[in-house]
Amino acid sequence: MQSRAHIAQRGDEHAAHALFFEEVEVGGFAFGSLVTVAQQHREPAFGGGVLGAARDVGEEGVACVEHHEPHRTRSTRAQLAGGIVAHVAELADRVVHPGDDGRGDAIGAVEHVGDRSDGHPGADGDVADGDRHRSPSRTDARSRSADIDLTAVRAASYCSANESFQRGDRRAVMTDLTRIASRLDEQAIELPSWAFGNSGTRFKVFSQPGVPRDPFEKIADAAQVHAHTGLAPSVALHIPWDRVDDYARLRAHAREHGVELGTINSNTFQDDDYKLGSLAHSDARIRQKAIDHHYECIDIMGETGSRDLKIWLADGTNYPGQDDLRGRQDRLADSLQKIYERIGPEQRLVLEYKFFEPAFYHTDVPDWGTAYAQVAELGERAMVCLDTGHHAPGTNIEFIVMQLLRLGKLGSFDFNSRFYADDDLIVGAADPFQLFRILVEVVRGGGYGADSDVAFMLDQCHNIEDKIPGQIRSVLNVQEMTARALLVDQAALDAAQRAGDVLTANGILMDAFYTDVRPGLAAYRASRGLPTDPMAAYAASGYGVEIAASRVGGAQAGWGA
Ligand code: RM4
Ligand code: MN
Repeated sequence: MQSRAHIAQRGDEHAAHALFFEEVEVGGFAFGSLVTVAQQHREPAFGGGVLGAARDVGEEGVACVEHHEPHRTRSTRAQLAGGIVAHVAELADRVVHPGDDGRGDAIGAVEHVGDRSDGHPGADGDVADGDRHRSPSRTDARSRSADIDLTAVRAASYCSANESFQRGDRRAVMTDLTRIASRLDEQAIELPSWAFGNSGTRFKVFSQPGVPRDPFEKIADAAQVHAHTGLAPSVALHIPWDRVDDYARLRAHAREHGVELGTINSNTFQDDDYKLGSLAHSDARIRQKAIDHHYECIDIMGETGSRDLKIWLADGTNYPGQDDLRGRQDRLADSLQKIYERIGPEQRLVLEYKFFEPAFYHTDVPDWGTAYAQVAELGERAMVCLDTGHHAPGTNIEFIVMQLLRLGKLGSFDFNSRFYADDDLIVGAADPFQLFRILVEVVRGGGYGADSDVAFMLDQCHNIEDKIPGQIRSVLNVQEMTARALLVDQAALDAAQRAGDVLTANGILMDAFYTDVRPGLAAYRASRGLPTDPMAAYAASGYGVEIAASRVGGAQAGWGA
């Protein structure tokens, strides 16, 4: 096998690649090797070539059982006993362009699946040809099973050898993120203002030095996350927690800090009147109070330039028989209708479900089906919000993602992670694989990118960790999983699924999940003028030390304030 450097010289020079990797050095990682891999594939431009090549491979890979036609010049290749079939090497040629440099030879090619070197099948067909290159023990094994119809066995083994080669090849290029760079550019994650305030559990809210005392300071902190990651261009507000006298000023303040104001979240769970519910309450006065609160939120949206009104309800009951389940659902529908009628033509109502808490027996919007049923009745601009922490353990959340996208009703995400209940921990911390699976469905269902209206929000609380770096870590986790989801060889996956090739399909997905995208993302950030390590850059900025020293006096923002 020749050196990668040599292979690289064969590749077409590409300015974009050169730019992308120029002067990129992260933790001593040899980004040069990424360049060589990409150049092997003669990628014509960002986002184009390798993907196309991979697609070719994928399609071939699954069609492999059909490739038993006589081969052509394969017999001139070096033989590798018990090795990869010749046809595989030929497939590889399409992507790897080995020419006469020996790479193909190093991979090895034997004829045992193909026909005789003269291109005609032998009397015993492919297997006889193959046996010429097999060890005696394998020949013996074949003899013992001579009466078995080997067609299927042969096809399967060919397919699996073919696939395993292709997967190896695919893996070799997956750490190069140049082909998904433009897609990564499309990522935008909205931060919750409340993540920057103090929070805790019903047992204790811990205060931290430097925590914001008002929405202006929350936004300044959120802007730090965006400045170091380029991923978080907007901040969601919570009313009344983020009530200010002058929203135009707050908006201008956000812009000065390089971010926008985003979703407005209503709050009908911290007023004594809402003890037995809000929009679903049996008392018309309390329902109207809750509706009026949403009207105030809609007015604020006009001033902040927000698109989405997000409604999460604490409504529910604690005991069977406490209230009429059906009556509550009908009242909820009526209240939502009144709110929906108020939102502007460019605005959306997004209804968030949660299966329990604070109500313990039943919740009025407990699941996606109920949320869907309610918003479907309202109209086009009513959508569902999926908070990843709001499901029973074991729920297949990615299925819900798929279904809501399919129905055109996935309005937004509240990302966080949980071990037990609604833990609101850092997204991707508890179950990175689940986050990957969710993002795979998002990408697959058209929910990701500039053309999608799905809002990606965090809904987290940093009870014991520092808040700003906690948010930085969170958006980076989402970015890493998004990169992995974008790396899935969808064409190969589609083909494997069509062929009913269970293991190959699963393997293709897992290849993407197991890809370490961190060095590639560091290179990507460098190419965009961002710090390669945003966590380290934030720490080095001294911002945390500065706010801890300067934010003295006043009341720190926190849960309910
Ligand atoms: C709720 C829900 C909402 C969030 C509040 C703070 O549990 O997840 O999305 O606005 O918490
Ligand atoms: Mn939420």
